[in-house]
Amino acid sequence: MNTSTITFRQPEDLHTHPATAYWRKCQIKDLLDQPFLDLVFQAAQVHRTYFDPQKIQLSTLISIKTGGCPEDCAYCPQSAHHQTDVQKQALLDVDDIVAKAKIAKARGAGRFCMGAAWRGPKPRDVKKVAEIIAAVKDLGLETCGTFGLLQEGMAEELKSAGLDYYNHNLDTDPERYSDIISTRNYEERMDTLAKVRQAGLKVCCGGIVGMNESREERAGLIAGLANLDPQPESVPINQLVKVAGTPLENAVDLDWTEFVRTVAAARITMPKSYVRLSAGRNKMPEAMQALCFLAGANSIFYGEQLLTTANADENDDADLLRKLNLMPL
Ligand code: SAM
Ligand code: DTB
Ligand code: SF4
Repeated sequence: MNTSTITFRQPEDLHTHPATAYWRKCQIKDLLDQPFLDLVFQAAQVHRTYFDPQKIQLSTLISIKTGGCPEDCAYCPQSAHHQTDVQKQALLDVDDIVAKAKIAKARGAGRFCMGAAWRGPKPRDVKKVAEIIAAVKDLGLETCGTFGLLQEGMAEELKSAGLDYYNHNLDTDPERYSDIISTRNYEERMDTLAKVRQAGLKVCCGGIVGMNESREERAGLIAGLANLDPQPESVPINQLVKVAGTPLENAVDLDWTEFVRTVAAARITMPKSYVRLSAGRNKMPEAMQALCFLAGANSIFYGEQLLTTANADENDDADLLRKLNLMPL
């Protein structure tokens, strides 16, 4: 059996709870097609069934190895295939990373997410990141890593080092995957997700909207995520950050309501997962973010930087959380 089928629910799995159901793309499209306020209302109801709507999870991101990536992901400023302004940087020293993690903790983040621009780590990279993970974990933070495709045994090594979550996104509709990335396929992504689950790590898996996709293709992305078995604990919904020099730099702006609809569909189909309002938040007006929180988003990236691009301002975020009476977990 192909390992990827272990983690992907099949149509014949007859469960009725949204967290264990098989979600057809057309069912999710029907959700997305509902009148906007009905959709948001339904998502808010689901959210309140499983979560305290006044609680929000805060994660801080750091790029521990930047640029020069051999993959050709059309959205990514770190791909060596695209001419962008990103400065390449080798793996940072453990002390520099720990210093950043201490600042993140002092500012209220509960999780520290470390990203590396690799197709996947080499065995010697895993040894180095294991040391980094152990040092960050010692600070009392939850740890998350996103290092690309994993080979046999790597997920176990990361878990033993103290890694709590592994982020590995499906990014787009499987039917569109090869239009966005040609250097790997969807099945390879699924295979790493299976390895991550088998090692007992928690899964952070989401995608990007705003890459010139249709609503039906957004339904395909959500179906791919919701049919992971078990569903991911954390689901980052990113709005494309359009970076000069990437093939998607001139992608058509998505209407803000489409983004909120996508968050709502993620909440309804993955009722027990943390849905993260991820990249692109610095372009979202406060009222739009508030609607996303009403529609079930309950996590954000908090801190000045994402990986290579700017995040929403931390002081503005603190004000927004105060205004909305949202309390960090
Ligand atoms: N190289 C590893 C990988 O691809 O899994 C880890 C780092 S990669 C930068 C992590 C995720 O960042 C991607 O899966 C994608 O969802 C997100 N990402 C990258 N560039 C982005 C952009 N311009 N806008 C929004 N999200 C982006
Ligand atoms: C995720 O889904 N979004 C984050 C994190 N996982 C690693 C990355 C966003 C990157 C945005 C573009 C950049 O800053 O390079
Ligand atoms: Fe590399 Fe990850 Fe960027 Fe793709 S998304 S180019 S794998 S860093």
